[in-house]
Amino acid sequence: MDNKHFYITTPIYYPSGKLHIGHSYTTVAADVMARYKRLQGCDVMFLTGTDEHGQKIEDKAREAGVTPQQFVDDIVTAPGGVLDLWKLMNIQYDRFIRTTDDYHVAAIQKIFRKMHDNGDIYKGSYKGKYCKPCESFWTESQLVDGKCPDCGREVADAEEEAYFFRASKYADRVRDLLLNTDFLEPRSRVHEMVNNFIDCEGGLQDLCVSRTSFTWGVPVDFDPGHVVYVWLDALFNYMTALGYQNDKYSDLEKFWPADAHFVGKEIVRFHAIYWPAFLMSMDLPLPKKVYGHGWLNFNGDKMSKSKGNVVDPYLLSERYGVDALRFFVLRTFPFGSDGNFTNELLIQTINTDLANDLGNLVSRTTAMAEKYFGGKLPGARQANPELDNSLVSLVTGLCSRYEEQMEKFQFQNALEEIFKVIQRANKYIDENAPWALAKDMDANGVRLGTVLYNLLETVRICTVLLTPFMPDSCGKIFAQTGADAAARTWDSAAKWGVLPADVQVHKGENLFPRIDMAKELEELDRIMEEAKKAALPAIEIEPQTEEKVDFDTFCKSDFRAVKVKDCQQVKKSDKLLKFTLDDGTGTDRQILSGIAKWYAPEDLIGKTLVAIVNLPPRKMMGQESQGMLISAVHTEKGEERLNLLMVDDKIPAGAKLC
Ligand code: ME8
Repeated sequence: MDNKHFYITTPIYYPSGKLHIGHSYTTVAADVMARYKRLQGCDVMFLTGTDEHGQKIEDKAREAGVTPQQFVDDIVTAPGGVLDLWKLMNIQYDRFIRTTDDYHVAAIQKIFRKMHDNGDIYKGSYKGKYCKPCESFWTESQLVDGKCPDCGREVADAEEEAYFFRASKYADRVRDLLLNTDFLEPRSRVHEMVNNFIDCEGGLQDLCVSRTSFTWGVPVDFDPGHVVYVWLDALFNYMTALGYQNDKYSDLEKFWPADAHFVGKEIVRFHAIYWPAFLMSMDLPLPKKVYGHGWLNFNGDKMSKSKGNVVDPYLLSERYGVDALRFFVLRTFPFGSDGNFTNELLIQTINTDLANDLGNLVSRTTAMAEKYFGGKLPGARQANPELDNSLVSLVTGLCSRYEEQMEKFQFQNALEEIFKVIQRANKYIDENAPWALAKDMDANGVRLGTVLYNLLETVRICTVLLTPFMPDSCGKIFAQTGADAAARTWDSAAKWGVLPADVQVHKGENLFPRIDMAKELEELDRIMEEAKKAALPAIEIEPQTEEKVDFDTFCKSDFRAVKVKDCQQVKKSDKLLKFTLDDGTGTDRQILSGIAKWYAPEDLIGKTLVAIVNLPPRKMMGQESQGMLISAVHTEKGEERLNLLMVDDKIPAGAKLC
């Protein structure tokens, strides 16, 4: 990579549903990388966007009763949509591409035509297995247990006239790229790619790159009825967004080839095999790196709504702050591997790293500077090499250890280096016992000032390096610890002694309050219960019975209007009410009904109800019930509701209902 420019991309997202914390993983990581490169003084292009074509979107739009364009517009721009989520997560992208943007569509048409003209795209007929959610065709041998190898769902037979890309022609070059360069990382993914897709039975298959079975895509302009396969359309976003085959932008020379494409492991195949093959076909330089990160799993599954865990990034960031979330996903799991997301792990990370280690270091240091020096350190210094040197040398070497890890996208290790220093600094406080020094300020004041200065310098350097991960919180730490703009730069992170000797601190709010784990988990459970209830249908009505009843049988049921003379709760039963009814015969009728949950007995006296009176009498709680009262039942937000059928009081007792 040249040192001046840095081009990083995330995948472009399918705007097809609600986004969870897992979706923000790739984008947070890319944002951290982009901010880190900006900090180093690079001219950065950070691209993200949305992948808006394909059958899946067409189907969802139809279900929602809107056009595909309306559907994607809504998911991209609505509150809680893609743009909103990136704003929430403090993602500082430089450009946002939508594959429905006119310039991109026109560019894809040109690219398709060029590949057709150079003979790499040809017409054929496709027979295969199609996975609709993944929009992927598979050969029989690629299926796993007869299902889609990417998502594990059912596939269906499909055949259509289609254009094909001559991927087979590039098999050797792609194999060489994967095996003999560091194009794809982590390296553990390389053999999987080569063995499963290039050195498999039949070798690398040509790829079907057009569809005729739906219309929501980039039309092949020289063959109406065909739309460009969504992955060819989507992958080229990385170049059209810089101005390739269009006049909208003109950054291609500056930024292409990309320094890094960050992608989830399930789409490595497209980025590590077909994407380079497309570029080879177009005689274009290849990106320098594809990094396939792992998944954040929720109970072992990338997609599942987590059982027992809150995964909504809005709710999580409201409770813990966006910075804590950004930090958590990169601190807790190695970027190349899968990690299991739980609320407990999130809270534990916040408590250990942010509240205990970092938060404590900042608040103890600033509190002591205020308490002992009124916030402004004395200019004089008194070093104690025995106590100071090991801290100072650990801190001054931090920047290069961090850089080494960041360059390899090993965010977890980079953060580990920082937290080793933070933990060392907390130990340095205990070793120097400032509170003991403060007992005799005349003798020890200068030494105490030096201890606090060393701590402030340590905090400053750690904060510079944490800024890409937690930009807002780091801004606040700088403000509290008196670090001005010059003390926040990349260069200053490798230097000791940048803060002025008489630095002024301002103890501020506690940035990372400790969370009471047990209480918080209980509260999250409660929130989820409520959310579950809110998601239940407002009103549910039992479906009508298919089975027919013949007219004569129905007419045998004798429905009568009855007036409630008395109504009482049955003793020892919390369900039953006992009704004394006037049924027009002159003799009282007693009916028991299990409706105590919905009515107070006194409210029913005098009402005109409907009863079926020719049922055989039966005993309930030792009392006879002579019939049944008719009610309407339905379910509201998951709870059963019942309303007695009440009729006009003008109707006399005993009137027959028919
Ligand atoms: O794949 N953990 O879009 P997408 C980690 N449109 N990463 C996750 C995740 C999880 N639980 N869930 C999703 C697409 N992701 C295509 C890309 S690029 C030319 C076209 C990640 O919306 C996923 O791995 O399905 C991928 O990197 C990104 O979110 C977008 O996924």
